Amino acid sequence: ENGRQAWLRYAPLPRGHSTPTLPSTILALNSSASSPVYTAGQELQKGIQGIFGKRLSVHATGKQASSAVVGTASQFQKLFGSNPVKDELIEDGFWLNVKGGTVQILGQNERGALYGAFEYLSMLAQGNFSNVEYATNPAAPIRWVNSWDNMDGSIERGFAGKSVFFAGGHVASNLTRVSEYARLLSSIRINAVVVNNVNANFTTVNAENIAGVARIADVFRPYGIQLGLSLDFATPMKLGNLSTYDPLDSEVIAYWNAVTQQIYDHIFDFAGYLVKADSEGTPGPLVYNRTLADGANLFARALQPFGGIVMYRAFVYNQLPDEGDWKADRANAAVDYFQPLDGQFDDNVIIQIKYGPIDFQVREPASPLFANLPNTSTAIELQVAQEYLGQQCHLVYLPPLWRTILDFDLRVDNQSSLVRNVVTGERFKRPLGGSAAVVNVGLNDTWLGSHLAMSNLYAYGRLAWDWTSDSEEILQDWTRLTFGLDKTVVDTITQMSMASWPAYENYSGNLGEQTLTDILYTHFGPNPQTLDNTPWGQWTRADHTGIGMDRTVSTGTGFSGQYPPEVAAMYEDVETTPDDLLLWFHHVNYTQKLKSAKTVIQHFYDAHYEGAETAQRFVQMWQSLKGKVDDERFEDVLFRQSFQAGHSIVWRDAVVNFYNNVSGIPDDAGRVGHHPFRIEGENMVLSGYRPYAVTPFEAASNAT
Ligand code: BDP
Repeated sequence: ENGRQAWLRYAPLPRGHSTPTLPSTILALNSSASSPVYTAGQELQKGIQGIFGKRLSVHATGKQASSAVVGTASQFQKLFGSNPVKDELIEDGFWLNVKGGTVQILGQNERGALYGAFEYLSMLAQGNFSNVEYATNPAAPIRWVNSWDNMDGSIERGFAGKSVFFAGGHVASNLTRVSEYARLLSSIRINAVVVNNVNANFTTVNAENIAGVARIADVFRPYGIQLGLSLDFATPMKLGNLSTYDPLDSEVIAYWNAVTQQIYDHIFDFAGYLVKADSEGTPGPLVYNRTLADGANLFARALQPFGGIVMYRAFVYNQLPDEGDWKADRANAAVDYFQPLDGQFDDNVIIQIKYGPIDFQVREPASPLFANLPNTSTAIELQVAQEYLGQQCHLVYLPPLWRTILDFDLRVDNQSSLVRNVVTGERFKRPLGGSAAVVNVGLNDTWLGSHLAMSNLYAYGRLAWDWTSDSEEILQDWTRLTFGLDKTVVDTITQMSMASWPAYENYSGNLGEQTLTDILYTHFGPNPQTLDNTPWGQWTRADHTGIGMDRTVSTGTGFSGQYPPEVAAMYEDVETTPDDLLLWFHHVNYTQKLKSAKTVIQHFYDAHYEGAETAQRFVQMWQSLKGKVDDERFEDVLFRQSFQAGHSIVWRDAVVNFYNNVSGIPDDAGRVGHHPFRIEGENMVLSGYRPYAVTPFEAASNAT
């Protein structure tokens, strides 16, 4: 198996499994091929045939007894004169009623009906033949995916080959993979995809490409997925030949209105725009001394008549401090920029906020911006693409990391204010809200470059629907659907995955430091020495006596003061700051004692050895599954786990040696600095190779 079917394989159940009473026919209450209800009927047919070898016919009318009926509640009412749905359904919600072979799958809308069909099939594929009767509704209306795909077919931070959407500056001519991707996404209840990079190319909205992305939207539509686009804020100048892109200029306003009209002419259900402005060199309203709200509202007003929304990113930190300004802190930027604008954003603007204040690091506190916008809709931005987290060459199951943020209580007005209740809109009574995950699938058959990494995509969808779902249960569902029902396989993958984020944190950056990857270019592999020497603001402030960034109000950058008082007080004090974020908030000596009674430096040493050891164990654990997983996927995963095992040692040694050098403090266990089996790259000679000056030089061994 090559992984392309991911968790939708519909593999036959293992021998010995009984066959339940199945429906004898499928009633899909819409026969139009572009409708999600039609798709649901086809999917039920395909799934039941795959799992049980029984081919059911699909009709648009007929009797409901011993049928699987799928449609909206109102379609059902029209045909059968009654509405069996007992609970309230909101947009995209569905009702599932399974009584042996009589099955009702009724959505509030067609998309919900399709989700219900996938839910029923997921039960059958896992050998769960229970009778059930329940309604389920989404936690939030925005459950999006972002793709950082460029029009030339490359993908920024993509680790699985070229784009499924674009090639050579155009929309790809063959969209088969797009349709397969849409199917996967709809099964996890994702309802929109922004298909192009946040660092957007202005050509995205030229006439040819609008017609092109309309073809993508046509492929998405039967799966209930809407299309969104990232924009280049300076498009009016670059493409429209205007002399300005000032968001308050009437010609600029007219320009964007016209572009938006043109998009809706081609894509009537267009979802909206994603905007990265004034960020890492992208143009934006600040160029004209306009506010970020002026920038966001420009698009909001163009989209409003059509029902579209603007996801405006909070990742704005262009104004990095002057050199030597020790009080400067990139972590402060989002609240500094956005909090004063709270209440000035139009209703169809959602501020899309990365989970932590810096950038997808292995451990961050929740972004304080979630606590500072009570009058604005917000969404959390997560990253399924493991940019700083091993780029799919390391197994890192992310939901436990995400939950540290989503379950965090910000205590706004001294009341319960879990991040997840802020972003769903519940806490501040906002009509919109939700999440977006940067996914970056590519043409590789495995979608993400690694079979095991797909659990993160699956889990993202499940969590976006219900943030209280259990990370481990989600993982087990995914494993059964992906690798079958063998208990050893499920248990082993569960153990490996649940241990994986703690292991990666152990051998990369500990105690709330940054991840310690190379920060200048690749974001892959250890490079702790670059961190404090770059202008990117991802500093650890390591010197020979201590480490950590003082972000307190009393003596540091003031970042802790951006949280509501109870949380601010907790982080202000070394004593009450949890160990895992100690160095995020405080600069301490290497000999500072942690709550575990270890010193900071000994914790670094021990954690790195432990983390690398865990990664070694993954290899043996995976090897124990030989014969229980098909050979193709077995070998592929084994290759990756072996790489991770080796690379975790590179990580371990690079980081412990670095801190051993800067601190001069020995390892109590005497491990650091002893590498009896290591052969330095500089001492090796390879015949047939010639020396080459590596660019960037930091990536070369022994760089000074
Ligand atoms: C950083 C990535 C960069 C993205 C940026 C963003 O390294 O490629 O463009 O985030 O999110 O993490 O805009």
